[in-house]
Amino acid sequence: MLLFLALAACKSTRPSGDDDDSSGDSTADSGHVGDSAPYEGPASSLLFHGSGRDNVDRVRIDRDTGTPMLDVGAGDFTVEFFFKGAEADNRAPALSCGSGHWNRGNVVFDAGRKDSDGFGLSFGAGKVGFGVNVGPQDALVCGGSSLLDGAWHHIAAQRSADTGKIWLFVDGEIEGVFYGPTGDVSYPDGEPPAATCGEAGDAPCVNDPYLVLSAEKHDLGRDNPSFAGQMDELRISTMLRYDAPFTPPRLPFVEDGQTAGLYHFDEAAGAVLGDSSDNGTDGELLIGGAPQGPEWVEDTPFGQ
Ligand SMILES: [Ca+2]
Ligand SMILES: [Ca+2]
Repeated sequence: MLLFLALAACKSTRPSGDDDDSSGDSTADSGHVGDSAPYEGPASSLLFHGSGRDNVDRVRIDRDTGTPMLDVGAGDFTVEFFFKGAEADNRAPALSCGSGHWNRGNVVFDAGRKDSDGFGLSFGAGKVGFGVNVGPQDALVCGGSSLLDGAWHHIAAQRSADTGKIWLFVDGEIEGVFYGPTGDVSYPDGEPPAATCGEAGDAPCVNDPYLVLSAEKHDLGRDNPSFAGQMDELRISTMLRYDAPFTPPRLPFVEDGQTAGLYHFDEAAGAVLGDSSDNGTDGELLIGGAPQGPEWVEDTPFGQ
C-alpha cells in the first residue's frame, strides 16, 4: 500500500497534449505508470481458448470506421496489456527474432493487414515477440523471459514511426530494442479488405480493418496459431509511454490526452468490450468454438 501511495504521489506533471512526435526517442517520464484510479465495480478478464478458426474466440475492434485516434501506426504508439497463459496451451515454436514475421507465434494482438503493412504480438516457445512489417520488410523484437507460466504479466510494445525503433517492456523491464522499417502502419481510411483469404485464397479478408485480440485474425492455419489464455486491461496510446524501467500498475489505468483506447475488461457479461476512453470505440466479442470462447472470468491482475 505504501508503495502504491508513493507511486500515486509521483504522478507525472508533464502537460498533456504534447505528442513529442518529432523525435523517436521522445517518451513520457515513467511517472505515467502510476496513473490509476480507485477501483470500484465488477472485475473480470477474458479467457480465450485459442481455437483459431471460423472467426470466433476473439475480440475485434474497428480501427477504420472507429475513432481515427485508435488507428495508431502513422506516428508513435504504445500498446500495453496484461495476459496470463500456459505454455502447454500455446505450442508455437520459437520466433525468428530480428527479421521474422510476428504472426508465426500464438497471436495475442493482431493489427495486421493481409499481404500488407501491419504490426502485432505473439508468443513463440513461451516468449513474446512484437513485430512491425512494412512492405516486404519485417522487424521482430523478442523478450527474453518465458512468460507463459500461469501468472499475470504486463507487456508494453512501443514504436516510433520516424526512426522505426521498436521496444518491448515485460513486467516493466526493457527486454528488447530493435530498429525496423520506418513508415505508416495504420489502416488506410476506407480501404477495402484484401481478397486473398479463405481456403481458396479468393475470399475477402473481413478482419483487415480491425484490431483483433487473442487470435490470428485471418485464421490462416496451423503455422499462425492463436493465443489461449486470459487478457485484461488494454491501453493503446498515441505516444511512447516508457523510456525506463517501471513498476507495472496495480490498479486500472485512467485516461489522459494520449489515450486512444482503454479497455478494462470489466463487463463480466455480454458481447461488448467497452472502451472507457472518450473515443468510445467498443470492441465486439465473437463467441464460439468448443469450448466456447471468449468467456468472462472473475480473475484479474489486480486481485480483489
Ligand atoms: Ca486510418
Ligand atoms: Ca479487468
